[in-house]
Amino acid sequence: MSEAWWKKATVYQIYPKSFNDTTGNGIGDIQGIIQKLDYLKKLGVDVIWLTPIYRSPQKDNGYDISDYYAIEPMYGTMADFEQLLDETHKRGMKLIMDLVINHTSTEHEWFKQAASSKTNKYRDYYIWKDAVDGKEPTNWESKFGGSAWQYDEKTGQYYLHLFDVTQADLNWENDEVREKLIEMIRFWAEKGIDGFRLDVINLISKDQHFPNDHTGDGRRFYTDGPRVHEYLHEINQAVFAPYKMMTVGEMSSTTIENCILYTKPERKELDMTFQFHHLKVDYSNGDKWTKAPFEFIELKKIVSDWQVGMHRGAGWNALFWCNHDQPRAVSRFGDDKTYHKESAKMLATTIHMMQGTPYIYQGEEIGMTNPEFTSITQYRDVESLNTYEILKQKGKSEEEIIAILQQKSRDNARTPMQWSSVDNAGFTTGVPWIEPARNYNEINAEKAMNDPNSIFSHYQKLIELRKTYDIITYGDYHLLLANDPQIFAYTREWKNEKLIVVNNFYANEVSIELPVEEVENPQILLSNYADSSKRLDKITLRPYESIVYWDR
Ligand code: TEU
Repeated sequence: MSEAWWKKATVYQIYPKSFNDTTGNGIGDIQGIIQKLDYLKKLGVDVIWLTPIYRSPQKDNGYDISDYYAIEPMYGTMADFEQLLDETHKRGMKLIMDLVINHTSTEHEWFKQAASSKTNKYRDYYIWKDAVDGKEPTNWESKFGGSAWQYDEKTGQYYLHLFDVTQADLNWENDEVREKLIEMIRFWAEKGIDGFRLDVINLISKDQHFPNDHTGDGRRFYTDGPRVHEYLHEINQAVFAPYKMMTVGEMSSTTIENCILYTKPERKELDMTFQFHHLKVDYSNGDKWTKAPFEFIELKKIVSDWQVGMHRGAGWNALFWCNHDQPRAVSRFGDDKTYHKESAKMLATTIHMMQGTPYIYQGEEIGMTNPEFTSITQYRDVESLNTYEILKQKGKSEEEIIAILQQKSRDNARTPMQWSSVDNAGFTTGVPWIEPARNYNEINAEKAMNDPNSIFSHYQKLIELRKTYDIITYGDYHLLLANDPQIFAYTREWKNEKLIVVNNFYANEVSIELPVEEVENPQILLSNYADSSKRLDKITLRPYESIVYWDR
């Protein structure tokens, strides 16, 4: 078999609700995406990943699906979707969809049937348990706060929901559930889509003893669970392989060992995985809901362990800083004010020169920032709203809670795409479902397109470099200066070539000596300053300076 095409591809993630609205109802739509395909082509991406656009009550913005076979009317029709697919393909790009099969909405017909009586034939599609000592069956916690079990008055049992109470976990132990899901996946494959991003796919197999977790929140009893590899192999053989789908699994709290198993080609499960350990470096004591600076040395260590570990195990990483659940990278790891451009470019270079398939989240390519909302009324996300209540109950002040949400809320990534400096950033002519960040006059796509030194053009170059230099795809990774408190430097080596990537993660100037004596005549492939040092033996790096050297 020839080498997998997606090893040299770059993926662009679209969050349709916030991308581009053509109807004036304040919500992005499929026609809005079609209008912007030329923009994406210009950026140079190969694949578009759409977060869920299936019919959904939108309690969790589409991650609560009530009908897998229908398009959510606020986004358009099936004809609009088919047109989008066609227009994407015409431009030589591919389209992948989100597959949310750990749970369905409680509005899904299956759940409605299941909840109607204990003897209904759909009852076993979900996970129902009796109370234990008059309480929840286990102490497992929902990822959105509170217990993961919801009591159903009518039938006198609890159902499991690892996420929102309206997102009921499917019972994968039931063969018919898997058959039904495979049938649905085949429906979309038949339509001609090119693959899937699989939502929290490592949570589908639960320990059937349903034990209490005396040391934690229950995660260890369903994360990378007992039958998960078997289930993924089954879907792979039934649909992914025959239709040559590209697949990326979203893995919650996973391990390198498991991700190797998920993505090693001969195991025939998935092509690549998202993991989140590097995005927990600003959790104080493991708690997301804290305001804390990020641990830089820890960040380097985690990213590097995954680079080396997945390479050694012949698995494949998805590379990313941002998605619709994460704060904006430039606000989180860079400087979204004084060194906005420099730091956004530096962050991009840092991961785009690594091994894996890079993902760009909408707006990242123009350096969109966190919006710094000041009132809870500006937030929309179910997780943020739940957390607000929980932190209130814990006695935190309004001010403290808003400060935490400003740093951590998923809404940081969900503000409207900033297209131009006209009202509402050119996203809608109506009232947007969530406010745009106030900096859209300075940070927007139109401005970026007219500036040869924009963040956008830096991303274009990174995408191009990956296509031109095989070393970016195949080279061995090696971290340099592991304990340096400010520099993230690494090498890639392949055949007789070498890449040296040097990034200053902070605003102060610093001089460094790199342990790469044998490099004689390096060429600069990319930098975020006009006149970066050509000498490697002693480099003085300016604020957020980032340089890619190549030598052979
Ligand atoms: O997210 C899974 C997940 O565990 C997160 O990244 C989650 O947002 C975080 O743990 C909350 O603190 C996926 C989707 O990306 C997310 O948007 C959905 O809400 C979630 O699954 C449920 O489908």
